[in-house]
Amino acid sequence: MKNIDSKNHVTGKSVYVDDIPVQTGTLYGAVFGSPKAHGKIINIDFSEAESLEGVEGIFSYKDIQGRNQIGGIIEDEPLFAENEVHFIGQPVAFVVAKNEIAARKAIKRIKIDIEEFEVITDPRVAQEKGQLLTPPRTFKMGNVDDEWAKCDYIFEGKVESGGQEHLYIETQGSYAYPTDNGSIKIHSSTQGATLVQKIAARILDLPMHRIEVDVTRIGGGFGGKEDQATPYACMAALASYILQKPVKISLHRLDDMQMTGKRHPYSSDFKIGLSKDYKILAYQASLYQNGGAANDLSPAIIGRTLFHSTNAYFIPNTEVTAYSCKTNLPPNTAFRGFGAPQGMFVIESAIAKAASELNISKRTIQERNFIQENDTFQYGQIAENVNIGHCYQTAKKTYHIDKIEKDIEEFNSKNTNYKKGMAIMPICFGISFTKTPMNQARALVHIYQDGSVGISTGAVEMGQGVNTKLIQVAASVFSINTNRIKIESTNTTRVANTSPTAASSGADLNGNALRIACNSLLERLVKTAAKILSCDVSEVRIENETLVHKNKKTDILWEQLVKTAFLDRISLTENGHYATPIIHFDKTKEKGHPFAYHVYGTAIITVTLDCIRGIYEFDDVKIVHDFGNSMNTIIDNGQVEGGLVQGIGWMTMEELAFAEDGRLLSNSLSTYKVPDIYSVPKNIDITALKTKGPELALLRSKAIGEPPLMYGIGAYFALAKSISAFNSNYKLDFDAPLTPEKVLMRLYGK
Ligand code: MTE
Ligand code: LUZ
Ligand code: MOS
Repeated sequence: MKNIDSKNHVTGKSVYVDDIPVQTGTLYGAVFGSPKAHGKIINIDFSEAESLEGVEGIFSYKDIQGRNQIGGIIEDEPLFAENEVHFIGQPVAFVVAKNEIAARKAIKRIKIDIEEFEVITDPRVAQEKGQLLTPPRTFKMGNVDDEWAKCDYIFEGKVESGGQEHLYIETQGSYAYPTDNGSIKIHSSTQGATLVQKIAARILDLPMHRIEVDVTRIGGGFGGKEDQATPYACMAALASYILQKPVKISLHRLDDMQMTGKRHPYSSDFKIGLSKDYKILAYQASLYQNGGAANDLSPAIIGRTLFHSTNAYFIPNTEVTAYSCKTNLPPNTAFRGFGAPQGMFVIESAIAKAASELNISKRTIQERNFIQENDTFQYGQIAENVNIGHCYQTAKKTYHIDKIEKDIEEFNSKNTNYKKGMAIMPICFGISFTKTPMNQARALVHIYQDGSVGISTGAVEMGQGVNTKLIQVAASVFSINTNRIKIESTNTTRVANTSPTAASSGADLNGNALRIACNSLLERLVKTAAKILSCDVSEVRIENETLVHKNKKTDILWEQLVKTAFLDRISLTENGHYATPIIHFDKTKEKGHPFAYHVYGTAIITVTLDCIRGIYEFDDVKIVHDFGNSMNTIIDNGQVEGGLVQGIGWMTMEELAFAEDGRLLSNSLSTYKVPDIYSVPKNIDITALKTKGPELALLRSKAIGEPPLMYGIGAYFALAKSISAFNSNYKLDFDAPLTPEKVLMRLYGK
C-alpha cells in the first residue's frame, strides 16, 4: 500500500500546526532566550518591550500558577529561567503580541543583566569537575581485568562523535486556545501528546482532563519532538490560559537551531583485547556523553548507548561505563538511534584500530565475532533468532564482497588522484522502550453505520508511515477496502496515557492495540453474520467485504453486516490495549530481557575520494536488512534509505560548531551542512533477508524507524580506508564527522 500522505505532502495540502486556520483574536508568541550560556540573572527589564504597540503580555516564571518544571525523567529543568541561566537560548520569557513581527520586535527590547559564570562545553571537563547529570552506569559481563593477560593483542584509543541537528522540516510549534469550562486545547507538533498534556497540567496547575492535546501529524520529529516540543506547547498554553485568548507559536529556523537540543556528542576511550585468531576477548570503554544543561532524556539515552555498546558482536568480557556530563549547551535529546549510534561507533572504531594495527581487513575481525544464537547480551538477555551472521553471509554472496574488495585494490593501484574505500557495517538494535512500563498502547475503533471505520491511537504520524500501517492492520483484520478506513488525529481525549511515538515502536505498540480492538469487533460481527445465515460462527468469515459461508461466497456485503449489527444494538466501538509481553529489566543489576526482539542487518559502503580536493562520493551502499515479514516494503525501504542518509550525514558532514562561550556558530543551513541530493549515495540497493519475522512484531513486520541510521557509521570507515590508500602516513583516528576539511588534512598529514 502506498503511503496515504504522499499525495497531500507533495501537493502541499497536508496540515501542520502553522497551517491550522486561526481563530479571530489569535495572538502570536516569541521566546526570549538567554543571551549567555551560564550566569546569574541580576536584573531583567521588560518595560520597553511591554510598551511596544501590539504587545499583549510578557510571561515569565512569575506567571506560572503551578510548578515551573518541565523535567520528565528528572525534574531539573524550569520552563522559564528563574535566578540562573544554563545555556544560550534557555527560555526566560514569552512575549505575545497581535502579530508575529511585534512579538519578535519586543524580544529585542528586553534588557537582561547577567553575572557570568564559567562555561563548560566539553563533557570530559565536566566529568573532571564532577558535573554529572546522573551517577555513572556500568554494564559488565565476565571479567575484563583477568582477561587482558590472556589476550595476544591489546589496543587502546580515543573516539569523538559530534552532535546532530534534527532539522525536521516543520519547526517546533504549538497553537493553544481556551475551551469550555476553564479547559484548554493544544495543537502541538509533538511526538508525545500525553507528555505535553502532563507537563502543561503541571505548569497550569490543572488536572490532566482540562487539557486536550491534538496532533494531526508532524513535519518530522526524528526524536527532536519526543521531549522538546513540550516547552513551546506549555508557553502557548500558559499565555492562552491567562489571557483567555488563542496563542500561537512557531519557531523560526534559526531560533529552533539555537534553542533546542540535538543528538549527544560523545567523547570516549576504549581498550580492546583479541586472541591470535582475532576473537575479541575483552572490551572496556568509558563513554562521556555531552548532556547539555539539564537531563531531558539523557538518562534513558545513556542506557541505550550501554545496551548497544557491543553492537552485533559477542564479547565474553566487557566493562563499559557511561558518564552523563552536564555542560552549558541546550539539553541534548532523543535522535534516531537514541544513543546507540554513539556506542556502536566506539566499538567499530576499536575494531578498526585493531585491524589497522594488525594490518588485516576490518571485516576479518567483524565476521569472527558476530553474536550467535543463545549467546548472552551484556545485559543478560539471551540472543534468540539471531540473524546477523545470516545477513552478513547473504550480503557476502549477493553482493560479492570479496570481489568489491579486489576491485577497489585494483582501482587504487591504478589511480593516484582518486582512491576508493569500502567498509562493512553490521547492526543489531533492540526493539522496545528500555523503560518497560512505556511499552503499552491503546486504540479506539468506531465502525460507523455506513461501514466506514474511524481509528484513533496514540501513534503520531511524522513521515514514517505509521498511519498507513495502521490502515493495513484494520483492513486485514476486517478484510475490507483500505479506503473505508480513516486514521483520526492523535488526541489525548480519545486515547489517553500514550507513550511518545518513539523507540521505533510506534507501529508495533499501537498497531497491536488496534489489532486487538479490531479482533473483538470482528468477533461481534461474525456473531451477527452467523445469526443472519442461521449457522455456527465457525462457518462464517469476511473476505473482501463479503460474507463467506462454508467457503462459499454469499451475497451479504460488509455494509449490510454492519447495518444489521447496529440495528441489533451491537456495540460497534471498541478499545484495544496492548502491553508487550515477556520484557523486563532490573536496573539495580543492569540485567534482564529488555527487548521484544532485535533488528539485524549488514551494509556494504563504498566511496571514491578525490585526493586533490578532499571531496568524496559514496558510490554504492548495498544492504541486507532483516525486515522480518515486511508489511509495507515501499515504506520500509524508504525508512532504510532515509535512515542511512541521515547516518551518513552525521558521520561525514553535519558539524555542529559551538564557540567557547556556548554560542552555536553553525546556526543556519549555510554553515550546517546536511546531505542533499548530491551527497546521497549514487546507488542504494536493499535486499530483504528472508525470515518469517518475530511474533512480537506487528504482523511479524519488524520495527524499521531507527536501525538503518546506523548503517551510516560504515561511511566513516570506508572514507578512512580511502584516505589510507592515498597517504600511508595517515594513522587511523576516530573523530566524526569526517568532513571534507578533515579529510583533506588527513590526506596530506605526516
Ligand atoms: N521517518 C520520518 N520520515 N520522519 C521522522 O521524524 N523519525 C524516526 C523514524 N523515522 C522519523 C522517521 C524515529 S527517531 C523514530 S523513533 C521512528 O521513525 C518513529 O516511528 P515508528 O515508531 O512508527 O517507527
Ligand atoms: N525513547 C525512550 C526512545 O524514551 N526510550 C527508549 O528506549 C527509546 N529508544 C529509542 C528511541 N527513543
Ligand atoms: Mo525516535 S529517537 O525514538 O523519536
